[in-house]
Amino acid sequence: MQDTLEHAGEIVPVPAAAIEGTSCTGGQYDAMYARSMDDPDAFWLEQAERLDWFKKPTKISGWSFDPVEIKWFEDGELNICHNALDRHVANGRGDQTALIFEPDSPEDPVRKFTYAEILENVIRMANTLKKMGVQRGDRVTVYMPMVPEGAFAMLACARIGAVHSVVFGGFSPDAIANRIEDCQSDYVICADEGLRGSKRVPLKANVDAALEKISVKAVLVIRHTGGDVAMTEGRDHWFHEYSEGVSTECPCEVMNAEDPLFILYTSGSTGKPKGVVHTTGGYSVWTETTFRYTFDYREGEVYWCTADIGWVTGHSYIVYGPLQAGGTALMFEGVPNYPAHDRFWQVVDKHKVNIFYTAPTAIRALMREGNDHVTKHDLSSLRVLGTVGEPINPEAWRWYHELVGHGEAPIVDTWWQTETGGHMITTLPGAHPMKPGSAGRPFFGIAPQLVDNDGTVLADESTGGAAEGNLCIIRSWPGQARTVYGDHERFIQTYFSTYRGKYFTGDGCRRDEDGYYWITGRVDDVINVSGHRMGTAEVESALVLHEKVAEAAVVGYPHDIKGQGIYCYVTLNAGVDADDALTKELRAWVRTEIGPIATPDHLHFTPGLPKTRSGKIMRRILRKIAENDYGSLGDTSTLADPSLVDGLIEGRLNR
Ligand code: 6R9
Repeated sequence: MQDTLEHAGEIVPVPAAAIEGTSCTGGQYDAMYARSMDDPDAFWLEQAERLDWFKKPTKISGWSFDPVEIKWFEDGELNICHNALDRHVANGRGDQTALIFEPDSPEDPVRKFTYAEILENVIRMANTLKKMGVQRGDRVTVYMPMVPEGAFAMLACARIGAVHSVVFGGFSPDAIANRIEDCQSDYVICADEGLRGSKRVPLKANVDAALEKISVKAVLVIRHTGGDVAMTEGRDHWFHEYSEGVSTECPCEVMNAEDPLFILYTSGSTGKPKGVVHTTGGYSVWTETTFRYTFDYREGEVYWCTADIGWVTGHSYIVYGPLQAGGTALMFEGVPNYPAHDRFWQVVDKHKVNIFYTAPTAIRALMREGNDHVTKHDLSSLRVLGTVGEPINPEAWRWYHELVGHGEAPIVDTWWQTETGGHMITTLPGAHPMKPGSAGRPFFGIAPQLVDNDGTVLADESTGGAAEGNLCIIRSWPGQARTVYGDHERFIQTYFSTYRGKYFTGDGCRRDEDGYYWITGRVDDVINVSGHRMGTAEVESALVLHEKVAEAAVVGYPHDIKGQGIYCYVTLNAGVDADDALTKELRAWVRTEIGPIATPDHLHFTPGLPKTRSGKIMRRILRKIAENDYGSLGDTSTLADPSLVDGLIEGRLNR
């Protein structure tokens, strides 16, 4: 954001209270990081030993980035559901609260589940899935609201060795259909409806619409709101009926460490979203270890991550990380501004939350509503704060630190990706002074490297020093994605071919003299809207599907709340006139095609798009114009029709 560089010098020391009792001081971090680099196998075996293995791994790391092959703990056997639930029940944690569910409306009752109760629920769901025909290795699509049953569905799949593919509850029927088709999923788990800010989300109806295009064997429907839904005979089953009489026993499948655990679709710079595949062993170890150290989690603390289980943050830091670590996690169904703008802080106060993890976009939105919403609640329970999803601007950082964290709670700014499985670069609460706007230092085992566009190394942990370039990671880590479902070639192309032998993140980054990393945003055609990743190509494809649209080019531009907004340049078919009604129509169109998060913020109609003579759209120029930055348009002489640019600038200024 704009003020990042101005305040780049600010350093906030580690609060004394954060050092007391921490699992990792600065000195310990240095020693552990060094060991994770010098003897990664010993280091990761040690971390892995906190988990139960049906068969202990003897091989720890086994990977190469050229050719690409990634394996961790490859002869080990385990089940993540066992480590999240059974292990704790067996070790005397059965009666500890594992999950606190805060519903959409503060008027509705809170639900709490102990580890033993979750286990019982998960076994019931696992046996119900089996009864439906789900077998080990089958892909199960999960389209659920933020309710405990969403987490149970994921754990139930893991328990029986089925691969879950969670589709965010805000996605459209088309998006569901594409994802079901891509991973050849024969089963769907959904709820009747979701609830967000008192509005009902027609989940089952969306599944029905998706299933007009493709078919599945069975749909398991969980009753949540009790709203009316259509049930297709022979295909759809109510969970509460169909689960009657299933056995109360269901042993965990013995999974090899490299067996797939889940698929999660994420946007890239080209084509359809990719089904990123995570496997069992490495992901288990990575999420347990990062959860434990990044949040410096302490026995008995209440931890709350406001993400949705439809995103990777929900997977790793609502479900798998906290439960494997034996924590108490809060799950919230609603939204930050319902019934009022103090909802987050009211929930923190009500449940005495100790660790709070959210996105900068939410912080910015709440900051705008004024301080009274925050100060009227007792937030003294908060010990550690976290952010994820996009860079945080220092102004929002300070507000979060001073008002929410009463000037004491350390903030961990966690940089990571769907593909990384868990935290990659972050300060640790008791170890590192903070620099507002910087994600901080690499997590154990992470070797970042900055390279220029030609691949020349500018800086890494062994060279040290300050530099700015494209962020690569040069060693594998246990939580790394293993492939793109059904398209390993695309995996190699997307992540390992730009800089051969290195994992390329798609992010730009600066490293300062203290070894702190500052993410500067995507360097590819991916935009980050409210912390959600979106390929500009996806929005473009949706727009050109409309009968009146000839061509579209989509770029990101700075947006006060969302971080980036969606700016669409649209060329209409001959004879079609642009007007407000069409603007509305196209916005609604994209909403239905992809989902509300993809709604264009700005439509700019233009008779043509600036292209090179070879026909390539000059996105660089479109980005600059959208940013209102006309001074540095660069060389426009290679354009087929340079005069178009003047028209575009005029069009931008007239808004
Ligand atoms: C976890 C998640 C990944 C992209 C990533 C980067 C951006 C995430 C960030 C951040 C700056 C942070 N990003 N965390 N940028 N600081 N702390 O968000 O995964 O949805 O796959 O997005 O988000 O651009 O490349 P995902």
